[in-house]
Amino acid sequence: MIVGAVVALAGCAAQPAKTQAGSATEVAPGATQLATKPVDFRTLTETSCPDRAASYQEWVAKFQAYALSKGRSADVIQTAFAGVKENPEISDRAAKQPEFVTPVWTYIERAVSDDRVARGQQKYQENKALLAEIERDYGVPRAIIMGIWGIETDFGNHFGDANVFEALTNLGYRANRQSFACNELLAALDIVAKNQVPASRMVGSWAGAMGHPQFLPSNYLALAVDRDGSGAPDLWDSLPDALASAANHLVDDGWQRNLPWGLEVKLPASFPYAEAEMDLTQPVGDWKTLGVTRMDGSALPDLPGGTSILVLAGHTGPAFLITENFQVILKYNYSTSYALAVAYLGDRILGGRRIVGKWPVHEQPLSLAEREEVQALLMARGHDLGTVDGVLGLRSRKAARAFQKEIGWPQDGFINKALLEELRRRKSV
Ligand SMILES: [Ca+2]
Repeated sequence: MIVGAVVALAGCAAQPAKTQAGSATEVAPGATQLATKPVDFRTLTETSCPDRAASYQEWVAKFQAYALSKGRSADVIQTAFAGVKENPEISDRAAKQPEFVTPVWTYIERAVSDDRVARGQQKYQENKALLAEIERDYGVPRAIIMGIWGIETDFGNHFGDANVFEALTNLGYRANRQSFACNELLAALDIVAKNQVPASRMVGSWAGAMGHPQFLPSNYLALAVDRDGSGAPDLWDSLPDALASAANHLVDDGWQRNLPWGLEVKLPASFPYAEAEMDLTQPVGDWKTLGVTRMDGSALPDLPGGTSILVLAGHTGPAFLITENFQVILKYNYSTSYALAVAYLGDRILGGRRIVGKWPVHEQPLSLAEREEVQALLMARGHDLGTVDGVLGLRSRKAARAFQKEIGWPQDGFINKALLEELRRRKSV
């Protein structure tokens, strides 16, 4: 959870942030073979977060010395790292831009499969009383809690199998994320020291996100709740603790009681698609004036606060009206596809209907080279979008909209093969 901002793509789903650890760093060939002996951290005098090290073992020892200098107990430090091992997969998982990015419709189809909805309904029935109590106490709807639980860990089926100390030390050593890794490792040591959670039980993803709600260690310290009264929050074996902690996290990020996340809406043919962007918020009344309705054509509900229109797959795809609470889900994991999956899964589990709009499933995803080509062609036409990196974020969408405006297309910012071909065609004219 909240490991780093992943740019939310208009037409393609960035994987949830926690699976992307940042860019990999080169490790000198043979370096890992040279120093396999554990280094005794008490012989070192590291007082800052270690940057590079000649070997994984050396990075761990340097971190341990640093943790000692930051006042953590030598016994806790010794025990927590006793079994950690180098895992070369970390650098692979922390890799560069993917060749193909999963389209949002494929991501949603997998994340909110009929099978998962059915299992979610089963889990909901088993935990109905608990979920009702959490909803009452925190003001977070049971549907949203079910959505988070299902998308984060498939209702506890997939915590990940990485020990948090092993995951974060590998990330710090290999993945150019030293500052993040050091802060989270210090927090993880504090969990062991203050909450009597054995280090060996602290398992989660390879990015350090732990237990049912996938909390980073710093999230645990700040936001985890001991709802079952055992004396400490247990995000692995206590559903009251894990699900209340997820609700508490959302409340901390500003969740508003009695405010839905949003709903699927119908846009009029004349809709100004340039206004369908998350950073454009206005009262629901303004969307009504533009002719936006519920899917059955009836008036939009009167939702308070700023609202936006979310169009993730171009003007032919589904459209959603989203509230400030949708923005809160994004703080849990910064990906619009993720947030929509959470909201939609929760609705489906509680009996809500399927998305009515048609995703453009015939669209082929753009390759990395094609994404970069789009960016380069837009830049060549004078649309500033920062750097050509294959990441189709807000600036790329804005540049695409400016181009669409020039050529009289709906300004939906959807970057697809048709847009690329049009850019190529106009380049050669
Ligand atoms: Ca507890």
